[in-house]
Amino acid sequence: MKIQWYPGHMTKALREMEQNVKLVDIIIYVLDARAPKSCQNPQFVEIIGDKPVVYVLNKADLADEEKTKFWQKFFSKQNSKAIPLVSTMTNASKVIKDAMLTLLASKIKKNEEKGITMPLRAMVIGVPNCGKSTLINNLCGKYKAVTGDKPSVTRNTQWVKIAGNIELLDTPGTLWPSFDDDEVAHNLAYINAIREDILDVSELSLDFINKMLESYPEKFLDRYGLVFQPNKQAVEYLEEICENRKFLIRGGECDWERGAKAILDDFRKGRLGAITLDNIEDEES
Ligand SMILES: Nc1nc2c(ncn2[C@@H]2O[C@H](COP(=O)(O)OP(=O)(O)O)[C@@H](O)[C@H]2O)c(=O)[nH]1
Ligand SMILES: [Mg+2]
Repeated sequence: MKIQWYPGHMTKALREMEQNVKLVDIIIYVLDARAPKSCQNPQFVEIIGDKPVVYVLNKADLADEEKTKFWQKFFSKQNSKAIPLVSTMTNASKVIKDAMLTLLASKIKKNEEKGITMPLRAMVIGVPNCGKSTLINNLCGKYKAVTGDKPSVTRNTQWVKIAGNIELLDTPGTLWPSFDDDEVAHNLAYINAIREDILDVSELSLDFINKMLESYPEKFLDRYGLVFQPNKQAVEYLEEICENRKFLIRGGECDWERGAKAILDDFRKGRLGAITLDNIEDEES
């Protein structure tokens, strides 16, 4: 399945980000820890330029811990620091602020020497639904940014002040005009960064089943009480799940879409267990 989703408001958002980046000292780049590599928007490279970056591996509660450790190392470079985080739970303020202060240490020192007390400004960027607004709310300790469990809840860029003389800019989640890599597009769809009503959910779930059989067969089979058979097709597994769950329509035929949605929802809510979709091996080779 070829996936494409680049609505007009994303182009507008990107232009605003290009403007606003001039005002900030640092970037907070929120990545979904389940697919940190797939969450990297190629259009952000130019926007970020040589600004320091705090990579937040968010939704770490849903991701494979071992793989998160790898991705943390991968994203921590000279001018960047990666932090696994659960924005909905942990008090994020301290770790994120510490990372910002470390990366901006020389700038802060220079300002102090000149007697300047400027607020530190950060722009929060990431694909839709990765948790940008949740992270900002966590950093504020109050509900200031609107959140929601679907892509594109935040439509406008907005500044938010937090303690420690820091100002954050929330931005709408943006994707890019064309996904070169089908696997990246699929991963983004699985983590709900792409609007579901433009997708063929049944087909998506079959691709997802194949991915699970390859990467996390036990977690997948255990969840649905299924047995692995070498030549069994994804559609047969979906059929069994529909039958077991009584997802049937008149005449006893499978309600494929309902089964498909249930599987994707199970993954998204962490009911299949901790799973990371981006493979480490691809990077190590
Ligand atoms: N399990 C889990 N869910 C999260 C986490 N952070 C955010 N979410 C959920 O992800 C959904 C999208 O969050 P939101 O902040 O609106 O994402 P945004 O589109 O990037 O601003 C919401 O339902 C949040 O509750 C996290 O660390 N763990
Ligand atoms: Mg948002």
